[in-house]
Amino acid sequence: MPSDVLKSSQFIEQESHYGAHNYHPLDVVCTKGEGVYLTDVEGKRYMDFLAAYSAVNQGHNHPRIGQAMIDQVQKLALTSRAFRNDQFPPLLEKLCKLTGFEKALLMNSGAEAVETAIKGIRKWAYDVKGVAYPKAEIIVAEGNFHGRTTTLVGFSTDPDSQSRFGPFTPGFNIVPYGDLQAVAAAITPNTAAIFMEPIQGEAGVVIPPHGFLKGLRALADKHKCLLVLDEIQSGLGRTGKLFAFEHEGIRPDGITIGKALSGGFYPVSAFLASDAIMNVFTPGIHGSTYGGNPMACAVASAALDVLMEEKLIERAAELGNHLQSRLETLKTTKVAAVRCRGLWAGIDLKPEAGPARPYCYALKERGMLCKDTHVQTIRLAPPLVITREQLDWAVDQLEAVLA
Ligand code: IF1
Repeated sequence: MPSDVLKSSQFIEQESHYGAHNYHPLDVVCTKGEGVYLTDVEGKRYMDFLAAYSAVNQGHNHPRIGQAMIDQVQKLALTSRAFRNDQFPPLLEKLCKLTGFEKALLMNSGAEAVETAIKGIRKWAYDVKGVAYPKAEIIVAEGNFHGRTTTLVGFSTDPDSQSRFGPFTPGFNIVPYGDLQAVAAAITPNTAAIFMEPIQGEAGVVIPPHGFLKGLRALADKHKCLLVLDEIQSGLGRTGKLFAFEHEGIRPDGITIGKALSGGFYPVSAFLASDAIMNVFTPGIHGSTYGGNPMACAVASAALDVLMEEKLIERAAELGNHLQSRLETLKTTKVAAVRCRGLWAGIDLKPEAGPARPYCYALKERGMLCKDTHVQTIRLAPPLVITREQLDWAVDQLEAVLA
């Protein structure tokens, strides 16, 4: 076998031998990333239409964010929160002023930010709302994805995420996503919060009926519980707004963010909320070794600057409209439904078209990488730095494989 082809298969064999098989990735072995492109070890270039599940909204290896990391690595990487550092306070202020929330709690992975939100919600229910301990309930949605810890998969409705990881954490009531009547019926005096994605990512870019978020806001106000939204994938420009909740003109009481908060360079996440919620976190009751470390803060600060100064949100809105119009006029009989909000789309294939994965393989052969989800859906989420010409090229490839 020619030596260059051995490189990919060697890496794949090595990964299979020594790595847990908790993923089934496409057989592309990447070695370089730049903007919308990934290059494999054979030198073939691909346009990335997954963007690391929206963690590289700013494009792969954005030089400005990389330089911030290089600068910080020469100075100070980690103190733990036992001491203070000069990167954390400015990042906190930048985050709060940008998002309009009064306080931020920095963590590392998205799942950790969600766990933090759950702990804050519960403690607020006991300390502020007056729910009897330990009776706090949180209303969540069918089709949710909030991370992989045992508490979070405990209220998943996806057997792949949940099965045989029990026993699970109690206190979560699952309702159909988008169904306001079901949410209202699930509210009890012990309800602490409604916690949902404003658009469900893993479920296949599922956009709730217009007015759903507004309805959740009204229900939370009426029943004096919190509305907390998981913007880890939908946030930071992906849908053509800073946050997806802005499409309905509401304000949640708190949000979780992650992924593009670091532009793909470093795990950085946060729970953002009002003082009334955040003040339940008193010294010593919650934390993380790396949470809010100087490296994370320097990278996140640069990632936010790039997002705002390169007007990536406006670009996602403008090119998202173009993406939607192209997807809705695809020349194919294989598509059952298209959902698009900003530069984020889910394409459901008809059963007779077969599963989505083979089309992702075919797209890979054409130099475009994207990911199927829930068997029948192709998910599109390019870096927000994509140009109109690149977007058109990608949709042309999609149209070709769906012909
Ligand atoms: C995997 C999915 C996407 C998220 C939302 C919290 C988290 C995620 C809305 C947790 C993470 C990632 C996790 C990754 C693949 C990807 C994913 F397919 F798993 F569901 F994007 F849709 N809230 N999503 O989307 O953040 O702890 O990963 O930093 O686990 O396979 P994390």
